[in-house]
Amino acid sequence: MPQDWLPWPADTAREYRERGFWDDRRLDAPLREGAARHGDRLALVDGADRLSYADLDTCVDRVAAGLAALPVRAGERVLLQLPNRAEYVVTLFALVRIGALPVLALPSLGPAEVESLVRTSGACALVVAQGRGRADPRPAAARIAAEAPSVRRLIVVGDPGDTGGLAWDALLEAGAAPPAADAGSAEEPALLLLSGGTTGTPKLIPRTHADYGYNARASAAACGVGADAVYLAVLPAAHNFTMVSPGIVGTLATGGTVVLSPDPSPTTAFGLVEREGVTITALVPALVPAWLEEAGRTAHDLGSLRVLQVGGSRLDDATARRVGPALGCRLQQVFGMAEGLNNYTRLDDPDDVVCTTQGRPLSPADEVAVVDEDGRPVPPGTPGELLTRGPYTIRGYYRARELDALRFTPDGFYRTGDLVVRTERGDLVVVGRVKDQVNRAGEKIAAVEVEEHLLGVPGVAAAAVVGAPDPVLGERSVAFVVARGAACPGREEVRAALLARGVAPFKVPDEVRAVPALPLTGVGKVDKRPLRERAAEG
Ligand code: AMP
Ligand code: DBH
Repeated sequence: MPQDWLPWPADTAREYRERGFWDDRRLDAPLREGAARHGDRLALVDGADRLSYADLDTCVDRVAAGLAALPVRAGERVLLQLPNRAEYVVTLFALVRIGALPVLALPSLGPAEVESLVRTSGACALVVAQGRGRADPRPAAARIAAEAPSVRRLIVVGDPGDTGGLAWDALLEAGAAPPAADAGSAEEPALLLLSGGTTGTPKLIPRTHADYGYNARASAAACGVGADAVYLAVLPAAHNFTMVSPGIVGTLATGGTVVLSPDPSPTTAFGLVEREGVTITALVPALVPAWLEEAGRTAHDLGSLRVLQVGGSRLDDATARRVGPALGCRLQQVFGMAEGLNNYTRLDDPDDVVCTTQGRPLSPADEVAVVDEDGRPVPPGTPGELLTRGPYTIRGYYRARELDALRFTPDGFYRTGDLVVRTERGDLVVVGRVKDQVNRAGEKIAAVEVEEHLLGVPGVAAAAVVGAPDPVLGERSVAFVVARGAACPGREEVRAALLARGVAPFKVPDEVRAVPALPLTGVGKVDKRPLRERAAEG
């Protein structure tokens, strides 16, 4: 049986331990330590619910006991698709505590992606929350739980309704003795993250206790997050940015407070900033203009805010310059990836660096190379693909050895697919992409995945998906479609067909254009360059 994941080479792992990047602590250890050291301090706020470190650790123990009794066993995978609620944080750490691996699915994913993640991970349970109308994941989750052979349990936060699932509250109330903390190695995977990907089915990223814990602590240090920090989670909690840069995991690791925002609107967020004294929060660029506008008219006091992090897609320099004056806080650009590497502009960098670059690597042990098409390093100032390896960048995807050969160099560098320019100072500017992906308001769309679904739409003979610049989204997705037969399906028909196939709404092309044929390269592959140009012309 091939290995599920690829560890770092033994001598590299030893070096990371010796240099103090990695230690033996598991990812839930800071909750236990926090409960012992500063149990009364506020750890987590979700609406009217306020959990101290002692409360949070107790809840995690109880849910861990409830999960273990089902049973969910060490090493098993459990898919979480939850909104920004306390139950997400508790379930995440409860699974880690019993040595099971949470699979972090974003709430925006559709049933098709969730099903694919369940199959790739072989998840034994699904955890979803009761929702309303179309946004209610329960019916699809019940179907997937019934059909996927690996799934034994469906757990529902809220009312399980007629899903046959178990109420999450029952786990909390089970009252069983807390299981012994899992004593497994910190150099084993703690969780599985979702990759934005470039393939037909979503890929999973195994992150170990040691590497993720280091990512979180080092990020907290680079972002000025310590015991007095109040971090507001505005983006989906399951996003790697919100998890570890420094996010929920980094804030709880340093004794700060995490506040969960139920939605990303500035009106909701500003109320929470004032009420909770929020010091730091994180956005994707697409949200920034609305935040800056609302800041000009809000009656809320934003005086506690020290840092606004922006990342996930490219922030334009002009908007970057407006952040500080409008919000009265420091901007920090974040260029990160769930596969590992985090780049940050530092809080004491000159304004010019903060407003025009996406920062530099977090760790002194991060190795980065900027290379041309033949893999040769290019000098500063010249664009090239960013390659990286280091103490918190994976060496391979989960159960995907063939893909690894494409996405990693033989000496273990991850090919980010991002085109960057490195400045003389060592800061990175993201200038483009060589991967076949659309970055729509920070949400990554693998072109191939959508193209495969489009081929399943009646009347479509061939399809190619590209990104086009968009003033609001950063990029919008454009599908060029060749009709089978007389009539080509329009955007509405495509939308309805893709949603019926269970595709996430954000992956539905923003535009559908009929073409007689797709342009081909010399070797007969679809040539996306002319399509990108046409898409950009509007
Ligand atoms: P993923 O691998 O799905 O976690 O997505 C990470 C990718 O998001 C990166 O490889 C970049 O393509 C993109 N990204 C993240 N942050 C930024 C940023 N600040 N500027 C430009 N692109 C970004
Ligand atoms: O886009 C990302 O995946 C991302 C952005 C900022 C990320 O994973 C991160 C910071 O850690």
